[in-house]
Amino acid sequence: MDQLGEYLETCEQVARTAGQVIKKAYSNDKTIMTKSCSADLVTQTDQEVEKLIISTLRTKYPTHCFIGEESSADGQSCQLTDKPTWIIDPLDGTTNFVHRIPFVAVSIALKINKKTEIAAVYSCILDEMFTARLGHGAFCNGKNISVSNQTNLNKALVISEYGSSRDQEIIDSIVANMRGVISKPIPAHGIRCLGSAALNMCQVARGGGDAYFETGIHCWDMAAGDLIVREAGGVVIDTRGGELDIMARRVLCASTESLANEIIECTKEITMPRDDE
Ligand code: LIP
Repeated sequence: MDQLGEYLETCEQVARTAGQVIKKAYSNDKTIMTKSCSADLVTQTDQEVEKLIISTLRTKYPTHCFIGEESSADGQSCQLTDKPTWIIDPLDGTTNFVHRIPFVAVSIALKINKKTEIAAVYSCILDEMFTARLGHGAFCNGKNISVSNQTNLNKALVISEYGSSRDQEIIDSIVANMRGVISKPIPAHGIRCLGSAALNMCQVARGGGDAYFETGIHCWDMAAGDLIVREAGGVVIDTRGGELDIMARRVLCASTESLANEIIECTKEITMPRDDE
């Protein structure tokens, strides 16, 4: 096995072990804390699982760098360099986890020279392991997956989220963008909010839903999903078009470029402070 194949195997193993910890805690009472506002939740499990993932990977790859959701909340740097860097969301869908909705996932990506080479998203309650390696396709539980190929917004099911900001102006802009997608002249079939950016992206990758867009998420929410969608044949871009910048806190992924462009036309820009500022 080559080096990248070995990284993928390790990534999958550590995501599975982390998922087992989450699964064990899922039905129990939880200690819930808040971060940026009252709706930005974190639990002891998020923190414990991030420590487990980073210590496992650091023991194996002592020269590698790490960007993790809970380490960043603790004030650690979020600067991406050319060095091999693991980007980790230990528990994506924390609000679902708190309220026992089974869309929760471990999300891990490996970037080398700022390019994502390896990704795993483990939907641990539903036991679905999504993986991708650059140039080798995308998989769910070992089976090849691909996007829906939908090109028209008026035939599409779109996924988006309200996010965790409780700033009234931001909420108004998010709601206006959702309204744009289901209003005339090109109303979509509907909008779904599943509560986990990583799993929203995996849904698009497997053709369950045709597009997903959100502003306000972080690099750890989208790093792995980005590669999985692209390897499944989809497009992942900035919500205003152009190349995805994972530090800019916004993402638009779709089965096709023309569907992505239709979504851009009926939504407006929302800006947020960057992850690396
Ligand atoms: C969540 C994202 C979701 C977003 C939430 C939150 P977390 O990540 O997956 O898309 O709407 O506000 O950011 O905090 O559960 O890792």
